[in-house]
Amino acid sequence: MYAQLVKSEGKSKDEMTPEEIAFQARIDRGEKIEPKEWMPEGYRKTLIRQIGQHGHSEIVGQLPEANWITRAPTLERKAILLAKVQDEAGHGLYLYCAAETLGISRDELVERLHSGNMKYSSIFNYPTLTWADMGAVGWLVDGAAIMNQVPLQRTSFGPYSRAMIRICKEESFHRRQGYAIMMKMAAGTFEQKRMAQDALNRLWYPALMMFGPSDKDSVHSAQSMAWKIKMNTNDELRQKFVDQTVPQAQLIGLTVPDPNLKWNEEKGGYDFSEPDWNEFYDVLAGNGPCNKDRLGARVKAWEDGAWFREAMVAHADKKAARQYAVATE
Ligand code: BYC
Repeated sequence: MYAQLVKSEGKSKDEMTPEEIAFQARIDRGEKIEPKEWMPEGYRKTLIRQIGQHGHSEIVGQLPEANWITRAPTLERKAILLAKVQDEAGHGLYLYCAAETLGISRDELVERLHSGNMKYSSIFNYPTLTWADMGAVGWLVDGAAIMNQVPLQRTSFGPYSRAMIRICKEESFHRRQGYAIMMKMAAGTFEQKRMAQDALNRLWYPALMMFGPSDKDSVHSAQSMAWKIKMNTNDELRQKFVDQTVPQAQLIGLTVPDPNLKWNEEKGGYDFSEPDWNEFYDVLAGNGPCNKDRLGARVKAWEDGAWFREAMVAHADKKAARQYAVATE
């Protein structure tokens, strides 16, 4: 299928090596690429960047919600939120493991995050101000995450694709619990409904930003899609998210904060306003409302945990020495 072998790392087919052509043909046939198999350096680097950022998003993403565990309104809500936040830690760990199969260490991934050389999702640089934000985060943020991650179950890199299968199952529960909070609040007192609407107003555009810049400004989409590291463009997924979420808001009597929102019969989807892309790039540059707090919390956790990592290594070394002694007796 040479028509599909358009480009590898920006090269035309004539410029590609036989290995690169064979690799692209495997991708086009829908084969999974496994860690020890040959892959172009650009493919490896793109995966490390995307999987690493994804893992960091899961880990940093615990912070805004963990903030509410002690303040959840009932024991049941506390238990649910606690389970959700623990799930996010698990997702981060699967993703770090998937990235490690590409030849980068966990320490290096963490160092790149802490030094600002690797990103995490822009959404987590916004604060969670009220309990209704726990509903809006579950509904919108996990909802956007699933929209992006369901297609990634078919991504070309085996370990990433398998991690996504498990993660998506858990994300569905997360989205549902968020929507359940919003349903309850929207059907509650005047003040509870006001809080739910306020959370939607504040988090709607940051949720749309999660899908990345519009297609015309996306740097990596074309190559990532040729390699099936991404399965859809940023705008395709953003449109699907809007089409799915608007009726859910209407069902519970909330209003999406977009005066331009309108069903477009011809395209079979909603017309909607783009997020403020200047704000998006500003958040990416480190100037969002919570960037410094989030990164500071992660660096502190890493430093506070140093003694534990050292103890684990010392224990592992001792155990290995004992096993060696027994084996050579
Ligand atoms: N935030 O060329 P583009 C979750 C960067 S959270 C920050 O389109 P790409 C969770 C992008 O990295 C969801 N940075 O890039 C839910 C690139 O910069 P670099 C996490 C962003 O990679 C609840 C530049 O902008 N999900 O799961 O083709 C609780 C140009 O963009 C963002 C994933 O990570 C952003 N929103 O497309 C806890 C899914 N958007 O790297 C956790 C996997 C763009 O060149 N990732 N940038 O410096 C992806 O699907 C893609 O990486 C993206 C971006 C769609 C996000």
